[in-house]
Amino acid sequence: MDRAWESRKAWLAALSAPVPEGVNNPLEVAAFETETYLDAARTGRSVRFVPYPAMKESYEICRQGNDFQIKGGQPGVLYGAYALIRALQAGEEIPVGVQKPYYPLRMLNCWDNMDGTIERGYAGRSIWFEQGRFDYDPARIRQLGRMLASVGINVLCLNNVNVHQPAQHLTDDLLPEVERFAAILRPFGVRLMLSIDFSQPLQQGLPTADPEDERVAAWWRQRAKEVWRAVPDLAGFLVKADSEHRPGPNAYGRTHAQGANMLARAVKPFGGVLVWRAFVYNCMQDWRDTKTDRPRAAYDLYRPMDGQFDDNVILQIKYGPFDFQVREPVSPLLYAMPKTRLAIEFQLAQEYTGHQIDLYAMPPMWREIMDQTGKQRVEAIAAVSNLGRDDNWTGHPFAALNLFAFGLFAWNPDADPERVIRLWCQNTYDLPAEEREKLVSVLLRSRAIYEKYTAPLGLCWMVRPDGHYGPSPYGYEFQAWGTYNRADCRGVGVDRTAGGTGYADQYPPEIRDRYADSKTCPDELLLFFHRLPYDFVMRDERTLIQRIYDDHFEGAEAAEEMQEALRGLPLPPEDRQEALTRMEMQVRNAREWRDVINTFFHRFSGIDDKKGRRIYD
Ligand code: GCW
Repeated sequence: MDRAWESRKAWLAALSAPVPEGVNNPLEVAAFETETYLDAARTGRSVRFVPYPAMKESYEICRQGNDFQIKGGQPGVLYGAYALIRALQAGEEIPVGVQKPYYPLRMLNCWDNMDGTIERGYAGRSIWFEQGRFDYDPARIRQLGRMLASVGINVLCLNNVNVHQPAQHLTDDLLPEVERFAAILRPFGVRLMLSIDFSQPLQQGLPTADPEDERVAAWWRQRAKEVWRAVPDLAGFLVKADSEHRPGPNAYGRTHAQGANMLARAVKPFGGVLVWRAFVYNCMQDWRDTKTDRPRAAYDLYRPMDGQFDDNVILQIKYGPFDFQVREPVSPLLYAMPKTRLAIEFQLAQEYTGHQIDLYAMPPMWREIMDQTGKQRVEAIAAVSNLGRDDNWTGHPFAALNLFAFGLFAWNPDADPERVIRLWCQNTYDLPAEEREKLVSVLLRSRAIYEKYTAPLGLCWMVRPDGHYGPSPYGYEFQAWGTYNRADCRGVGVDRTAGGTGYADQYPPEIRDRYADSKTCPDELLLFFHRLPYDFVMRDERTLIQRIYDDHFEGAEAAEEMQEALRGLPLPPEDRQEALTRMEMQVRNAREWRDVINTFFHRFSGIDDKKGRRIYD
């Protein structure tokens, strides 16, 4: 077994020994972690645990000099132990008072396929699947459990929402394997969830998968019984239905509420939840059709169903109405379903955000999303995983920051992005303060920089089709995916106001009004909501075309500055090497974006850059 991953601990750098086999519950893990970290004999620090089952996931740390006390439930004490270690490691103030997670369900969605590939995975192959079966190093899964627990993530969905080989997951011979896996994660307070295929009854010999057919409902009840018999604390099922060619209730003339409720009733006796994804749109659109507007799709479909879902159904909504783009307005559906339990979905895997080659620290983006909604109206949070079998877990060593930060934001959506980024740096690298601050500053700026050199002003989708890395401004323009920028010689952007597709009307009035007026619409979303001529004058008095040129020149330049800053950092050699190699690729990518996008708009607009910088013809 290749054990090179053991020396790559992401942010758990200060925890020297692996958690041994045979630690049975969160309290034992907590005791092990604090014992090794605090090293009482050397530091004089000690910790005492006061188990208090009713506190469940919450904890309270008290301090008297060098003596700490952590009171909490299970896994609360474990979360308390990690919070203490994190704070001590960073020299931060110890969090006192009762700490309680904001979202009860904090979930990582892994898009791992049983053949060992990962959909949109940029860190190697699956850590637990290979060639149609489970294949993993238990020590690595234990380390994974520790990583997740250390930032409070409590559910792991094991398999891709696109369930390509459904029969393999729920057949009886695989259930014991699922349980063996679940058992490794249990001491870390992490429960499993499984993605299921809506049409599975068909593959098992039933003539239909119609959710209103009693035979189908009975079949699912039976399956749920078998699954929970094998894995008694399974968190639930996750479903992608009627989306991107996945089967679903629409094939039988049934609604998503009917489909979801049928499954929800099957898992209910076992305390399971049914997470239903709201990522549903017409992926066979005709580009000539300017009336259909993909961002409208989820709201149009689900809004009328508010109040129809059972109480153990959670509707999981991507943060924006498109698909994890660098810049989207927050999904209007998040404001529109007061009678439905909601989860918000993020994507740590950098599908549209640089493939874990380009730096893209997500906390600043999440701060914006959380401030808009995602907090008050939502009770669960999920993120598509960025993990893989690479020794350093996330391909780019700094991409681990996004997993770390996701856990912290899920625990406290009021988190300060800069503080979280700094905390990750302090828990990962032993850098002198000045050098550390350089890294903090690079990471903190990375999202804004990536946004600048890629698609301008909320346009989205100028990426190369399929792979989604690198520029291709017309790559999606004449395709069926509903993703158009409609650029021509007169202007660019999509009118989504009442006079256009009407998408803006899906928001509550005060938000709609802000977006619908090109004078009040935030610059970064201008072309998302408006179709504008190239000489449109923006609030800062630059023309639209000049702003596009400026952003792309500045973005590519800033990528070079980040490269310069990284060169000087005394990071551990492997991380330094990997970070610099990828940075090299990022700089190339940024220049490519700059030139392709600027040339594209120069050709259409015929307007030269005021500053006379080089734009290729
Ligand atoms: O962004 C798209 C991805 C698909 C993915 C889908 C989804 C799992 O390109 O690869 O499929 O989103 O979220 O379901």
